[in-house]
Amino acid sequence: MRSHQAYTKLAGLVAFVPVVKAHGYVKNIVINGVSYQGYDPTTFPYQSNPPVVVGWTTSQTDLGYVEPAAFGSADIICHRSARPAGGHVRVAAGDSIAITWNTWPDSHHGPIIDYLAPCNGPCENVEKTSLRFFKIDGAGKADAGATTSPGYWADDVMMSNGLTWLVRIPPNIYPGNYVLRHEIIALHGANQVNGAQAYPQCFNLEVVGSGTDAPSGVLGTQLYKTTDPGILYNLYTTPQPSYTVPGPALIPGASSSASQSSSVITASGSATVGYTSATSTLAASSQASPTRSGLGSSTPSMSSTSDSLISNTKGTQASSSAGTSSAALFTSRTTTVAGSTSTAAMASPDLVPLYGQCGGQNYQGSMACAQQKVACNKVNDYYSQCVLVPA
Ligand SMILES: [Cu+2]
Repeated sequence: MRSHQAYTKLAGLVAFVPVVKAHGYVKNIVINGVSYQGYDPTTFPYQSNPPVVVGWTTSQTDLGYVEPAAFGSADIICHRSARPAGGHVRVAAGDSIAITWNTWPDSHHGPIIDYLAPCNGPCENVEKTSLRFFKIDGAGKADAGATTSPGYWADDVMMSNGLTWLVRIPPNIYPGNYVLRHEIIALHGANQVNGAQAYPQCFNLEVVGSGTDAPSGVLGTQLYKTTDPGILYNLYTTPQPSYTVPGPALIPGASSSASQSSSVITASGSATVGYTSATSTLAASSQASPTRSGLGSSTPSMSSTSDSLISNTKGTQASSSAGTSSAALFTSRTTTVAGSTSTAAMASPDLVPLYGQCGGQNYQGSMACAQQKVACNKVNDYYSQCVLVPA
């Protein structure tokens, strides 16, 4: 076993190493080819007038996590000190949303889980402790039969898919405003109580459609317990035991994950602020006519404004969005031609970024942390990671 104490200063090199934030946040979501910016917790909190986005405001400037000891606190709902996003984005029930992280440390294996909670009014001023979440997907080990540690997990799939996770909005839920709660739970320290790490990210959605399902939900503070088998779990046991995704059961008809594919961004959109009368009419009229008009149709719900979308999943999934709602989807956005959105900085492969793995049994990689005031710290026999040294 390598020593976790060894921390190399590499003073001469440090100046040339870009700042790397190994923990991530969701930088954008993509709906039918249109990209909407997420909340950037590393810069927005320092701005006097941060952009209004669809992602919830949080205070986690360090890109940290919520620990199991805080699973009963409001921080687990939408991350630390979260406040509702100032805007929202419209999506048709049955459509898919591509959720893209800016980066993610490949040592942080674990499940990806997605929930919706109805706001019963605008999500922009919802009281988060009243939100009741129902689970629309939840994926653990990508190969459930694999027994080799540490295994291949949902977030590994996300990383290999361009840091993108595809979520399908259930086709039959009733139209209205929802908070989408997307979450990675990292298990590299989860062999110890309070060792798992939750990274929830929330977004405001306005779901249109004609569904009538209203799944029952669970308060955010009641989603998980510290001793749930999916929270207290030893990733490093060989053979690796089967894994139970934590939280409530999937809603009826949902699958553990949509088939994953990357999405092509054809335009960028802005969060919608406020609600139009057309929107409330739409919701009201669909409440009055509970027919599920689109069910059974395999018509892709693509808009004419974009060509190559999340097409891999579209062919196999029925969509409930009628042609009219697809058109409505795009009436309120402002469109600009998308430029490149990927600017993730990469460090030298020989230097471990903040929160990256730097030691542990069977670990073969570098033990040198890339930044000043960062040291390799032992989490357990199987895992050491680069952490900030207290001043
Ligand atoms: Cu970490």
